[in-house]
Amino acid sequence: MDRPVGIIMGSQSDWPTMREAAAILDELGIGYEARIVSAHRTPDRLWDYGNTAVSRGLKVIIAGAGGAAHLPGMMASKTRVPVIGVPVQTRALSGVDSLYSILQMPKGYPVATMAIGSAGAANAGLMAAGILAISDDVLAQRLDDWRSALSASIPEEPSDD
Ligand code: RP5
Repeated sequence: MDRPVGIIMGSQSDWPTMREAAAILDELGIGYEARIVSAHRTPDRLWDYGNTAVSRGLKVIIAGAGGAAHLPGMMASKTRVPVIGVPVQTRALSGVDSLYSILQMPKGYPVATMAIGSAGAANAGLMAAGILAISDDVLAQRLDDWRSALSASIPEEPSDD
């Protein structure tokens, strides 16, 4: 299977959050790779990943990190492949630190920043799917069906159960 999406994260401890993005890609039949690439602990790995992203055929990168979350922004500065940032929730500051670290990029190197935590990771998967669906009609239909199914699953009235 083709792997157009790269899911990268700063630490193994980010995987419980980032696998929500992977789960969406699995549901939609989109190929991906998942790698630990830390801006601080493995900067050479970050450099290599960014330098080779285009030539390896990556179309979207989903990058999650927590705390001093420099990975998404640094990756955006190394490659023109669109980067979707996921602020991982932290214990000390609840992920607001991660959010601000990812969101406030200087002009020229954008990161499409999602919500904090697992909802943000799932939405990153859906955002990647939407980008890929621009040039893939089969995926576009699958994404439309996924969205319709979610809408249909929402009851009109609340229940006590
Ligand atoms: C960041 O530091 C990672 O993205 C992670 O969210 C956070 C904590 O990492 P660990 O100390 O759990 O490895 O670089």
